[in-house]
Amino acid sequence: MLEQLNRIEQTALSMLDQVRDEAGLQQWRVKHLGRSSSLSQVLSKLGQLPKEERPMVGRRANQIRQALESALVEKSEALQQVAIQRSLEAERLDVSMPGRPAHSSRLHPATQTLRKIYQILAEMGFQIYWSREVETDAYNFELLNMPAHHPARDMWDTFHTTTPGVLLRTHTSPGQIHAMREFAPEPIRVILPGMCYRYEQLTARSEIQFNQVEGLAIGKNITFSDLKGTLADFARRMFGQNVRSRFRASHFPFTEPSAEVDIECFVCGGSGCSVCKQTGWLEILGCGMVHPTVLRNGGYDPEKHTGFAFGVGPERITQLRHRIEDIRYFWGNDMRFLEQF
Ligand code: FA5
Repeated sequence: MLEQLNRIEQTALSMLDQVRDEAGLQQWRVKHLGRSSSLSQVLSKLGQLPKEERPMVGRRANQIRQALESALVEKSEALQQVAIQRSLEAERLDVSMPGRPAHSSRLHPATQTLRKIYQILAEMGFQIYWSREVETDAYNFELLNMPAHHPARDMWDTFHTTTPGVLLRTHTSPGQIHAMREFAPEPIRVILPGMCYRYEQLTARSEIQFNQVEGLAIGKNITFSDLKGTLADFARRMFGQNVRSRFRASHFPFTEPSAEVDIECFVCGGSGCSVCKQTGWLEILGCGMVHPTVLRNGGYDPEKHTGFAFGVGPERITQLRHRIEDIRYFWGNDMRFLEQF
């Protein structure tokens, strides 16, 4: 009987040696330590043995059970170590590898300029007034002193909607009328930023969709000197003390007198090139004293009130600030362009 027990032990241990994984280990446990294992059978037949053999066989059988159980625990631990080792090798973490960069977002260059414009004009006391992008013919033209068929309308190639008299605003100037009608007869000092739309032929300096920031100041005794001082100061704060700017006489139906402000060309430094059309100057805004008819349409008495207005192009200013030679980059969605700012 003892010999049979020794064989059971040896067979079980040598089979345990060949086990390679957790599933094999469970099978081995059922086969060698389970209820129908050879060892359990020996133990169950203990009562049939002669009385004097029973203690010795019983003791040996229990020794073997304990030995097999601790061999099982040992094997299980060894298998776990192997598994850990394997996964460490397979999923090795290389701490010297560079990390994945987190995507940092940034503001579009035109938005950066817009915010700079807001900041400069806010410091001068201008508040933001938001006006609509879809306008009526009346606000975009008529109330700005451009009746139907007025030739000045040709200055703005317009996107009309299918609803008669409703269009996409061609400039931020219609916001002047909205603001005036809201505040008259109180003094006003507002800026009106936002998108404008023109059915233009695309060039390096003209987009069909672009921002403008309108400025409007109305009160008593506001003169052209106030306009000139405000815009000269604006240009210095925007482009630096040494950048030259100039006022050039112009015409807008809603201002009288009217002017345009130019900044010295950033490409040629004023000597003349293709970007500035050989003039040495680049136009950044239109401006003037608010026309008496427009003041009246807004609810002010031109005998008592005067005012000035201007309309700046932030994309053009951004082109000047960063020496961007083509405005079409702004809507190109090219990361190589956007990542530079
Ligand atoms: C106007 O739109 C007038 N409403 C400006 C104004 C306001 C005059 C108040 C008097 C009083 P103009 O069409 O010149 O004017 O446009 C003004 C500015 O908008 C230009 O100087 C330019 O900077 C910008 N701009 C005009 N058209 C485009 C375009 N297609 N793409 C990009 N910027 C443009």
